[in-house]
Amino acid sequence: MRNNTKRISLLCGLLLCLIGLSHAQGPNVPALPAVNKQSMKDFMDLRFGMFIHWGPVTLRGTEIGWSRNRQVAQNDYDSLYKEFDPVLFDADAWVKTAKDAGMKYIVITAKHHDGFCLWPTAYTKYNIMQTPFKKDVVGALAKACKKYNIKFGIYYTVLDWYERSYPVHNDGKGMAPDGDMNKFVQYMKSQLKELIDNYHPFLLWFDGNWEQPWTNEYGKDIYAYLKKLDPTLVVNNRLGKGDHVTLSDQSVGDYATPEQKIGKLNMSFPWESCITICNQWAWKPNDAMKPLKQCISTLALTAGGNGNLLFNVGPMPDGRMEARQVKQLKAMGDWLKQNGASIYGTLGGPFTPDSSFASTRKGNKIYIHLLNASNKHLTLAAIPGVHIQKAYSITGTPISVTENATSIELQIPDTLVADANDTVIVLEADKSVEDIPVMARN
Ligand code: JFZ
Repeated sequence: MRNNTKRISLLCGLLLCLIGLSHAQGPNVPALPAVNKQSMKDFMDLRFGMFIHWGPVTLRGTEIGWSRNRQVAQNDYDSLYKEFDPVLFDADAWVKTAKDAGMKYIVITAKHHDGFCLWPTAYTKYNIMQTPFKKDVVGALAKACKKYNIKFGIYYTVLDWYERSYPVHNDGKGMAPDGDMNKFVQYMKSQLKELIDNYHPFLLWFDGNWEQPWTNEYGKDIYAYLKKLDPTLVVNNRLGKGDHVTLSDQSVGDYATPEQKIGKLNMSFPWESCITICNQWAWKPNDAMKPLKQCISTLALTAGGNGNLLFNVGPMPDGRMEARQVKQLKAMGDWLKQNGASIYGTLGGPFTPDSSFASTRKGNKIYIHLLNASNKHLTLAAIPGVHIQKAYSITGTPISVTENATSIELQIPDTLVADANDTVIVLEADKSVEDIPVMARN
């Protein structure tokens, strides 16, 4: 009797243990498909892309998604599409602007939190074909990207305050009774398949993962679905729950997405900072634009931290990008024409960046970015096991370099005209510097 009770309680314990284990794995959730290493390398080599936030809301000049039910009454916001007629939209002009800026990819808000779709989707009427404009914006951009050899990416929101099957409408009324997440996830899958089949994006940029109805399990399910449709797809980390700035075993997605700030130097997981050229994501009249020096430093500091920069522009309601922004981006492109070797295809480090200094590396070269080149003498920490054989500015002026046991001393000649935005100095080492562990600058 005693023995039997023991046996039963042991069996029960074992059973509970097994149930616990299977739950820890998640019920019926298979392991996530592996990250495609080549796609990630190709993506991270691009270093600089254009984010585009656009939609009917630009008619009001308020923030996309977020101003619905705030600065713009819901009915008004949801009716803006009836007036949306960006007759001056020219996909080639946008992509050419990105190209001339030295950008290598674009990401367009095909659907933001307001639920409006910039492509002729079969799954909701709330799309570009219901506007007076009636042209496939996403399709036109995909085509122009092909023409200019720019990689094409798509932003797709997880939360959707317009769609009835999504339980939150951001109307202050909490969870709507007509919400149905199974239906909503099916809606997402249908649209995502449509986007992939029709436009072949290399990257999907998810967002809006923080609301209560969304779970990590939904994220994993969609991730697996996407990778089945296209194993080479790159997916950001806002498909699962959790912190945007890190990537861990718990993340759903291939890279981290710090927002409006430069990510920290890190050689262990890929990241991309998204940062606006003005303040608002979507177009705002007379929005304050960042000075050129800040734009270029942001790019150098991002590359110096081993990340990509997705730099955001909000085009106007008539379809054009602002002339002052186009000009500013072109100036970034001019800087990149001279200095691109220090950005594209490089790794961040080996020196830790600070507010006026960054380093990047490729092969046996280290690129030193001086964001405030007033100092003519520069001391860097010696790199164990590596000798610097030669130093010169990226424009070709030789720089005298001496090494001792603890430091590398650089004397910048007066003849070198500093670049007010970022003066790049090349150090040539006697071997590859790509695997040097990150170290303090001096
Ligand atoms: C998100 C979007 O909401 C925003 O409109 C833009 O598209 C940007 C790239 O990504 O930004 C966020 C993300 C999270 C919060 C706010 C804005 N949040 O948690 O409060």
